[in-house]
Amino acid sequence: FLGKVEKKKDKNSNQAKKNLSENMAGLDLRTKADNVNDKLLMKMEKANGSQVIVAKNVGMHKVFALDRTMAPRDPNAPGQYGRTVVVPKDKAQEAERRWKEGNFNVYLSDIIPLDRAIEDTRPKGCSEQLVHDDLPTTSVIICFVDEVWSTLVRSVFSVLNRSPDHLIKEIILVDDFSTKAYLKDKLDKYMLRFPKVRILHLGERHGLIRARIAGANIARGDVLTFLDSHVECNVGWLEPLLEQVRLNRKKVACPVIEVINDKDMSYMTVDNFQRGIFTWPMNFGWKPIPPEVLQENKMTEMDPIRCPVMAGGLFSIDKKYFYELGTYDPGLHVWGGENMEISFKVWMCGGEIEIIPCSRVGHIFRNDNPYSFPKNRIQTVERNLARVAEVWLDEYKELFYGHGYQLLKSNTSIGDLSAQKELRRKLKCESFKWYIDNVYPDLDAPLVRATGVLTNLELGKCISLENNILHLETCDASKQNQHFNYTWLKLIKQNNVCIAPSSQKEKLSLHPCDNVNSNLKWSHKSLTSFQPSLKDHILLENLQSPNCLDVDKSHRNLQMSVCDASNRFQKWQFEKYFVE
Ligand code: LR7
Ligand code: MN
Repeated sequence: FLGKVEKKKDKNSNQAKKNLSENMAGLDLRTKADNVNDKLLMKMEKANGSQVIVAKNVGMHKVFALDRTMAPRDPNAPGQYGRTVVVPKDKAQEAERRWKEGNFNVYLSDIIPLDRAIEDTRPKGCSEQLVHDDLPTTSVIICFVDEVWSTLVRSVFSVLNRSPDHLIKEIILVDDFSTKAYLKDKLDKYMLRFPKVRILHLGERHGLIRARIAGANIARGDVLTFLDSHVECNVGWLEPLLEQVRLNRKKVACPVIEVINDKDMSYMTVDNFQRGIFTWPMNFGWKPIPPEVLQENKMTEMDPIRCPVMAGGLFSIDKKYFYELGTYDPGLHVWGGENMEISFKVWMCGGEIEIIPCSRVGHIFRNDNPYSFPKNRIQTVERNLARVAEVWLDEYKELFYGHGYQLLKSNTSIGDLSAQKELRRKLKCESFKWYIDNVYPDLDAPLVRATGVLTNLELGKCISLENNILHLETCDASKQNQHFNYTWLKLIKQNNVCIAPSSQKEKLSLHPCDNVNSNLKWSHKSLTSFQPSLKDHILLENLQSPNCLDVDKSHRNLQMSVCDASNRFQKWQFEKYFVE
């Protein structure tokens, strides 16, 4: 039936017809739902054909579970139905040799069908779910650099074969200046058969992030759907995503990302009820929704899952909305961090991010990128994340810097941020505090590492700051001038004044706080234990032989002296620690 409909639609394009008959040759429809949808689709086409588009009371239909093939499927083909494939003994060496072409089992990818079937892993009920008849169209954007031929083509086929034709405006392949010859003329020629596929060869390496922007800039669909270049879209993957965008144009919809095993190429499903989250210093991760939350909200496996951040690679977003948000920060280089940026931007500026469990796409997860980074990979990602922190994290950026990154110490420039900050002002976005409170309340985000009175363990006295002078006095937690914060950037701080060494040896002084000045940074740690926990000694970092915070003979003033693990006068404790 789809054949008829599609032909009517594309009657002006011979190429499209040819493409269609190829696509349709082994039409392999898998669910009963499609017969029911038949009538509905015809009705819709008729309406379009005679230009009668009724805005109100738009009908709905069950999600199409299309699974077209080029030729009838060979049930015994390697990898068919997403099965595990084993490398034959005599091919082991070849397989090993070819691994580095993509950092996964390239040999196996090349022998499994380009349009293999995979198991329909959708939760029960998804095939019965209704979506609107007037879903927006989408441009599917796939960026790649030196992708393996078979995985790239399989990604494209999975889109063509498992999506309703009328919803795919085009598939834009953005070649990010690949070095492999087969990704030039050969790819262009091969894809001529598929009129929906457009290829953009970039004249220089843009990096994933700017390559996506380049793809978006030529996109003609209502919605942008980004995919990695080594994926397999499962049956019914597209409509549930577009449905969500249709319901709320500021909703960013992500499929469940399933696993194509890098070693045996099997298609594996993943646990349900996972949220996309991050931990410091902005590492993406998955976190299961606790059972009590599921119960409280009576969540079913089909319900959309709100995500504080998205994984990055696979999502649908309204095109106009993407541009309202200023796309990605174009100052992000190569790879990494853009998922944080878009996630914060979406949530803080009025949108939402959800995983849609009825939409499922497999992805080859691999341990290393198979392409070069123009500069050091870690530094690139760190610089990107620092841009994100500076623009979006407000005072919480200290948590980012305080969790291991060395950026403030190095001389890497993170570039101009004025346009990004201006964008945030213009969009009147919420604060990061709002984001934590409303979107990610379970984020562990104490603004300082320790706080309260700072007690000397030997004397039981506390440091107080009075008339710009530091001294020791009887502890009194109710006195604000005895309160100090120990920050993520290692300052010991009261309001905007920081404890500092003085030019006179052994004495201490005060200095306006400054996150970059390494003279103000103190390590708080035990000199006897090797465990990195906040404890006991307080060492000035920026010295060749570190000096420790100590008390003078009068027991009334502070002084610095050579660190001595057994000296109890050098041991200090804050009133409250937020981290170990
Ligand atoms: O310079 C580059 N130019 C590119 O076009 C570097 C990469 N790319 C392409 C590359 O060919 C691939 O198609 O960009 C895509 C992503 O790169 P991968 O697949 O090497 O990395 P990845 O799968 O680890 O990428 C994840 O993190 C990235 C951070 O920038 C992006 O957000 C990816 O889209 C993201 N992938 C996913 O979210 C899929 C699930 C992974 C998880 C969790
Ligand atoms: Mn990937």
